[in-house]
Amino acid sequence: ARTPVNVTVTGAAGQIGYALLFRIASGQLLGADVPVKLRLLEIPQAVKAAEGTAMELDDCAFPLLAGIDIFDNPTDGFAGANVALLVGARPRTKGMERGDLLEANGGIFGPQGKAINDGAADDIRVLVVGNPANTNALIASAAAPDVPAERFTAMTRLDHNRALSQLAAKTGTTVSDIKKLTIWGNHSATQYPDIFHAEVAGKNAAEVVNDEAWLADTFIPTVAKRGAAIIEARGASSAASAANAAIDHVHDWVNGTPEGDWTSAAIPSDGSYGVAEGIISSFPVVSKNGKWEIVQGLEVNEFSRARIDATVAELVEERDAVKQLGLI
Ligand code: NAX
Repeated sequence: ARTPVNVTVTGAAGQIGYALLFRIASGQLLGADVPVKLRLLEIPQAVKAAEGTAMELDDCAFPLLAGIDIFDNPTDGFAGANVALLVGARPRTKGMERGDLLEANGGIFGPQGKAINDGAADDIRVLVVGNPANTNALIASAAAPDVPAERFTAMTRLDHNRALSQLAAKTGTTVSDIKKLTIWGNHSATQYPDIFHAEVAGKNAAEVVNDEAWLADTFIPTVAKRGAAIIEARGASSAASAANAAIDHVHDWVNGTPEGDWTSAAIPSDGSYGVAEGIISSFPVVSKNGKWEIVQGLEVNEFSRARIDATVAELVEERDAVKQLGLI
């Protein structure tokens, strides 16, 4: 039998955690033949709730679930981890400035990065979901100098999937007809969903849509503000769709992306497409042999250039702010 893969999930007692853990345990994260051991990391006050979720996981009798352990400190939580899903974060509360938010999250993602550095397995792969995801990933990576920077990624797959669904609705197709869509930049309101290289049933998406006003005034804001629309409708933020995107991201990272298509993930920039080197920015990516690679050679038109530059500028500002705070 295969050795179980250790998967650490932070914020395990939260709403994304509740939507995520059962799918991991059922084999959807790594594959139907890969046993997993779950390591749930929570703050002490939420350990009891995590224990309740663990009881339900037991009650599912998942054949692939080789064990569940619960921790209230990062050192133990990340010991031996092969995959780490960093979901728990400090949300912005009323009256909180951006600097306060970055600092509070630095207090979470710095120590978690250090614990990953010191105790995770050599093949550790990290996905940051907790917001501000890109910059939290940068903080964790900076605290883990012995782990290759490419192992720290942030989630824009939910934005990618939202864009697929909006474009399918507009073009009267289904998401499986759509390929090569890209989310650029930050997982925030400045993100840029780009359809200029996308294909709808084999045809160029921008030509099929042929409506730049719809792109600028409907598509882009609908994708970027979808999180707020979900809160407005559901009375709670996206949880199942966020968990689904996390599953997609890690699944593709480990198992590869399909030939002839790409996806979106926030990974450390190597300077491609004029994106400042070192920031963790969303790109068009393929996964090969367990590594993300940025899709090269795409032409960037004026419409896209301005929007990529704006979202990258925001990431650079966030990086400079956490640098000033001594968090990286
Ligand atoms: P919840 O508030 O339901 O759960 C968060 C959990 O994290 C809580 O149980 C809390 O006790 C735990 N936690 C806090 N600090 C911790 C720490 N230091 N160590 C371990 N656990 C800790 O939030 P939920 O709805 O699950 O969302 C989690 C995060 O995902 C938020 O930051 C949210 O903004 C972010 N999102 C990111 C998305 C993305 O696309 N990148 C989309 C969905 C989501 O909004």
